Amino acid sequence: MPFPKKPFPKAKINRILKKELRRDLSFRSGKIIGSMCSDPPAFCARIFRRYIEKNLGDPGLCPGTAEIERRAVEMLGSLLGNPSAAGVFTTGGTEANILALLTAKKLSASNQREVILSDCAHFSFRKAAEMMDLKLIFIPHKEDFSIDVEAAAAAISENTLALIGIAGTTGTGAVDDIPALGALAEKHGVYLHTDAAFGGFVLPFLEKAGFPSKPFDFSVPGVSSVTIDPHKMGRGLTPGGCILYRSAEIAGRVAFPVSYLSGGETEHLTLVGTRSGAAVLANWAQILRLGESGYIKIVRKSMSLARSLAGRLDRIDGIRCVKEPQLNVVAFCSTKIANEILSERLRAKGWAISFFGEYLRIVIMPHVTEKTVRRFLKDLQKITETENG
Ligand code: 0PR
Repeated sequence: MPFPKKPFPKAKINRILKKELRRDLSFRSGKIIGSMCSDPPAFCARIFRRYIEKNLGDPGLCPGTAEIERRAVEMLGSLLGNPSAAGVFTTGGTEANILALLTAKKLSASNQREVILSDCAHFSFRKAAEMMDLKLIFIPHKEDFSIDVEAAAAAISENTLALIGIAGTTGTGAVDDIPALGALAEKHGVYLHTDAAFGGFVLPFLEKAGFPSKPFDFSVPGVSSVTIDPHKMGRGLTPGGCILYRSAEIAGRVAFPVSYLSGGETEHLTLVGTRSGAAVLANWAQILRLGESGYIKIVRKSMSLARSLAGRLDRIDGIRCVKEPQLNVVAFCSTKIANEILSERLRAKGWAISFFGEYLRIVIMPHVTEKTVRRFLKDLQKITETENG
C-alpha cells in the first residue's frame, strides 16, 4: 500500500479494517486460552477512551494524571509489602524487566556483567542482555520448574551483576524460592529482581482464596525490585506494566533528567518517552474497582478452574500435566505423539494455545470459562483418539 496521496473516505477505512481484522481472534470468541491478557473490562476501557490524550512523557502537561500514577505506585507498593516503594508504570513486563537490569547496572560499582536466572525466565531478559551487553547464566530448573537455588549459588562470582527470581514463570506458572534467592543476594551484596509480571496479582490473594502462596515481594529481604503487570492478572488493559523499587534512592539511579518540558525540570523513569497516561488511569481505576475482595474472587475462580482442568487432562489417555498448577497456568504434554503435532492439531481446530516445545500451555485468565474448558477437552480427546490410533 503506497503512502496515500489524498484523504481516504472514512467508510473505506472502516471497510478495510473490518475485512482485515476479521481474521483476528477476540477474547469473546472463547478460543484464546494461551494468552496472559484478557478482555478489557468496560469501565476500565471507558476511562481509557475518556482520557486518551494524556501523555505522561510530559508530566507538566498533566500533573493530575502524574499524581494518580504516584498513588497507583503507592497502592501497588503496599500490595507488595512496601508502601514506600518507588516506581513507574511501563508498557509491560518487558520494559519493566529491562529497567530492572539497567538499574542493577547503574548501581554496580565495577564492570559486572553476569545475570543469574532460571532457564524458564521470560525472553525479555534476553532482550535486555542484548541491549546492555550482559551475559545471562541460565540455571536449570528443578522438577517443579523452579530455579535450582544451589546451582544459582554456585554460579555467583565477582562478575555477578544481578539475580533474577520469577514469581510465576511464563510457561508453567512456577514460583522460584525467592526467600532463598534473597538470602543469597544479601550474603553476596547482589541485586535481586523478582519478575512477578504474571504472579504479582495472584500470589497476594492466593491464601485468602484458599490456595497455598509463597513469599516473593518486598517482604523478602534482599529483593530490590519487582515487576508486576496490571495488564495480566491485574485485570486491566494494555499497555499496563509496572516496576517497583524498594526505595526512591534505588529508583533514582535510572531517573533520566529532562529539563525543557512544560513543567520545567523533570525526570523519566521509563525507557520510552511519550507514554499513555490513559492506560495508567484506566489500570488504577480497575484496581480500585476490584479491591482485595474482587481479586480474591478472580483468583479463586481461575485457580479452581486451573486445578480442575489439570485433573481432567491427566485422565485423558496420552496426556500428562507437567506440573500441578501453582498459579492459574496449566502446562501439559503428550505422552504418545509429538507435542508439536498436538499443538498443530489444536491450532487447526481454532484453539489459540501456546507451545513451548516440551509442553503446551493454557492460561486460565478471567475470560476463560468452564464452558470453554469443556469444549477444549472434547477437541483434545478427539485429537488424541485419532492420533494415538
Ligand atoms: N515476565 C513474565 C514472567 C512473563 O510471562 C511476561 C510475558 C513478561 C515478563 C513480559 O511481559 P510483556 O509481554 O507485558 O512485556 N508473558 C506473556 C507470554 O510471553 C505475554 C503474552 C501476553 C503473550 C499475551 C501472549 C499474549 O497473548 O506468554
